Amino acid sequence: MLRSLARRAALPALLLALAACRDTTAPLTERPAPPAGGPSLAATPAWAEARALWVSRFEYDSPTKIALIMQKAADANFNVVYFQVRGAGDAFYKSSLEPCSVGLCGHLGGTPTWDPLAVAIQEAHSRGLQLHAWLNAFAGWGAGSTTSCGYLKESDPGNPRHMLLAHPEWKVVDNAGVTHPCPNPEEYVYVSPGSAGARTHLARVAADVARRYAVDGVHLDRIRLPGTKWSHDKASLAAFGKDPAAYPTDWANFRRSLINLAVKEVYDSVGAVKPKLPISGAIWQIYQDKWGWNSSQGYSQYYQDPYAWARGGYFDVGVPMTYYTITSTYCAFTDWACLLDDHVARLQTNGGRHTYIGIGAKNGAAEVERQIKLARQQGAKGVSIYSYGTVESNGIWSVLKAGVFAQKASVPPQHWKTPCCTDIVVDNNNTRNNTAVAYAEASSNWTTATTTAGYYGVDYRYASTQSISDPHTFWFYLPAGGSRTVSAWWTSGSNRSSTAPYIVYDASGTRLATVYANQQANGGRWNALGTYTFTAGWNKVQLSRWTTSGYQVIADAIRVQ
Ligand SMILES: [Ca+2]
Repeated sequence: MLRSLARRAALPALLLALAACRDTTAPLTERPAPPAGGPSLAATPAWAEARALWVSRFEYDSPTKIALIMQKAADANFNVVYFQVRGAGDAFYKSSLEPCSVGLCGHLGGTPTWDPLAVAIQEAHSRGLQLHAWLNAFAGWGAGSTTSCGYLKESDPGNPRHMLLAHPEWKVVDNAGVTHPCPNPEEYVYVSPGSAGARTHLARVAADVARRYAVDGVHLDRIRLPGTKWSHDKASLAAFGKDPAAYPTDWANFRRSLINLAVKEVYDSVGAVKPKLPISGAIWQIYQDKWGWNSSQGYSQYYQDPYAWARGGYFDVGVPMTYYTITSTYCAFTDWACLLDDHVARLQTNGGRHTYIGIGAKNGAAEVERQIKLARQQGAKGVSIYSYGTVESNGIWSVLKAGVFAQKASVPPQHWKTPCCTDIVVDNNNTRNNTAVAYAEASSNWTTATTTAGYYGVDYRYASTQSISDPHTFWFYLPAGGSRTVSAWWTSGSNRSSTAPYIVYDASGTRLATVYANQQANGGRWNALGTYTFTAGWNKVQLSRWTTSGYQVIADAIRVQ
């Protein structure tokens, strides 16, 4: 309380200082505070932060190059690599479902002489990096030039045939009934999510990679239609069953539902093989343009709704392709800071999933560093930098290593991937906590000690009893509400309070109970405080100092079962 008052007093001066730097003709919008309702995010230790690096299929061409990429990523303390192995219905790995890519075999459908995915996994894992298979979802074939279009050919005998040769009817069709041509301005001939066969094929490919390779996740890209006039293919029209022109809103919602379904089918198929494998997706930089930017929007122009995927429980990490810069005015045109807050609010605070905010290495080292710091401050679970080659050409490795990535970090655990009801212990010392689900918070009036034996973990904290609201807070996260038994651990002694007040709250801040514990006895063990009905989110137990004066209260650990 004292600290937050001090922070509030300092705020007007800070705002004035900021305002002085701004364009005074533009409306001043105050940056919102980091999301409330959980432990203070600014204090989240740097070691619980995803640091992903995108490595596209154009950025590696040999085992040696892959080893070099992983070495550089590991040296700069990245912890996740999104390694692209499916570009357009082809494979940069050994597959019996899709033909070997032109990039790997020299022509489509050859027999690979080496396996980039297997090499990447080994080189990443030997350096402590997670390796996620990056798969383009609805990119059917490269359509940037006639040359690229000409590469779509029958495979060598005995090798899998390309999906667009086997199923030309999977291609998207526009509102005039024209099938997506090659070449075209949308970079790829797109596949329609309205074809059940196309969706199933994508889910099979993803599950096949998850089953046969030791990947740490599946990362989808191009999870969208190429634009508003697509896809009037037969399967989509038949499933819609109405005239799209007469029902434009329904038609838009319907196309979004097809993309949603495709993501869910991938999620379920991969989940059936490896339930804990995270499914992430590169998502459009702007979900909905609520700022009047007159800019492109994933939701209404590409029928991409990652927020629905998160809320629906079939998506784990949204990775927005936000390659803009921070503008001098908050939420000015394509302000990166504004988009960061929007994605964190939608996917994390409301969606209950994680956001690794995208950062464009093309903007240079200083901007990359600034964005990483802001992402951390605003509570994003991680960052993802695009891409390897640009980090290299812009000389960003050393800046990261010497600055924002100087300390190693681990990828934040995804609590919803863990089955219900594992015990949660919240220790007073956060180095002992899984901070995805357990977090301790206390003012500096609480002293850390190891004087009395029998403490839980590596130490405990104590404070004198006084008529003061300065509690020690034990936060714990529950993915779903339910009944839990709470126990407390302390070190006992004659100077302890016999009425140490533990106050129990649910995630909405409703006080469930106050329990007075006698800390003069029963130290060095779990003591049940009671069983309460908690809610989904960050619940808490506070040990207050507000009781009979002249004693100490001991904050050591609590357990939730
Ligand atoms: Ca402890």
